[in-house]
Amino acid sequence: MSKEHIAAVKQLIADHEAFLATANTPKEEFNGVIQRYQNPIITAKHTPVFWRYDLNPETNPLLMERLGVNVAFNSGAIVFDGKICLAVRVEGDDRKSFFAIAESQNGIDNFRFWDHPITLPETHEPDTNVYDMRLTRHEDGWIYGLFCTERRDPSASDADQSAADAKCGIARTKDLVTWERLADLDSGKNQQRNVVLHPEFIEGKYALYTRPQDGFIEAGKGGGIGWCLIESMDNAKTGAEKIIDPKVYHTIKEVKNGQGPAPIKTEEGWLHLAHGVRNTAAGLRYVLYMFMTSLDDPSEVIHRPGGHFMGPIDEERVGDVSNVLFTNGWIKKDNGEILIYYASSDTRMHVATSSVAQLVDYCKHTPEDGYRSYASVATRNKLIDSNLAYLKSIGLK
Ligand code: M1P
Repeated sequence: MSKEHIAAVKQLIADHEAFLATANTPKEEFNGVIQRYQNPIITAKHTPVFWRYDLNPETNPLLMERLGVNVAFNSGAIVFDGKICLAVRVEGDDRKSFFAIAESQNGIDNFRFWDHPITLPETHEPDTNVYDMRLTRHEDGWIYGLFCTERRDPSASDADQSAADAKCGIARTKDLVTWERLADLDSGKNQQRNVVLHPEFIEGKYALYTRPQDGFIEAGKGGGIGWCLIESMDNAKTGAEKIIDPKVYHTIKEVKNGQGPAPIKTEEGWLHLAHGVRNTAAGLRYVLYMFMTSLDDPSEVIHRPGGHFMGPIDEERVGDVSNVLFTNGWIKKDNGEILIYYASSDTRMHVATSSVAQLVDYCKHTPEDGYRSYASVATRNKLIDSNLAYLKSIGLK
């Protein structure tokens, strides 16, 4: 074992440690609703050196990276043992995603992956790819991870090597290490992504947000956020799905939409964060939007702020799938602060901070989409006139 090799390994690890220790600070601009941060919180580079390099001089004398990691994005979030833990979608250079827990004390920086990724058991029908886990601490005592499991469409011709069936996979755990795999959600369809478990029983049943869809990419007749009650998480089966938040022509969710993380309970209703997709000449554009549902009935939308809540900006706009913001994790802290975990362009993770007070205010007081340019001008004129009167009253106009 050469001294040079050991020194090179030490340097590799020291450089990585220095990178992980980088502090994150708020960006200068602040719109009063959310605070973005300077650095992405998790990237492919955050994965441990020993996940990527073969450090053994006998099998890797040139100390080359052996198993590259391409991206680290769409992460579920939960507080566990006082730490903020993200179930990160890590994608290797082989394009396969897997889940791995990364933890941080403050949820803003110094995220560090646990030594091993999650070994997710398979069902009798092996997954080709798994991604986008939503974590829900359910009142039944389990932590559930609902995710997308993708397999090749068995009816596709040999010429078509991209058609896939995307279903909702279900696993549960008590410690985020050992996972029990349950049967995939049976929704009677082959396309069911973005399924999220509501944290409380409703009428004594489990409640799911769903996203029925006709094709793998195309929503077809589906595409809205659905809702259904199910008897059990074992052999879970949906009955009829009620669409609570449909896709709508010429809006930020004209092509499709999907529930983000499980909703957050507030005194005024459930806060929801979701993604909406529209078509452009440059391809699909994914933005985040919010809505609120009733405490009495979480499937009844009570506030629908119009437009997007967050869209891709600056360096967020570019990546493996550009022009995409996607979220499947957020945390409400005891002091009312909310940490929003979002990924940009299917490449990296970011955090934005806000609070229950700000997000409830945003949902209640952002005008709804009027669905016409004329209505948008009327809404803006109302704000302008009110502001001009105020500015006049304080002598600034
Ligand atoms: O590439 C953007 C996103 O595309 C899909 O989102 P949806 O289910 O709404 O179509 C998912 O594959 C998601 O992971 C990805 O970020």
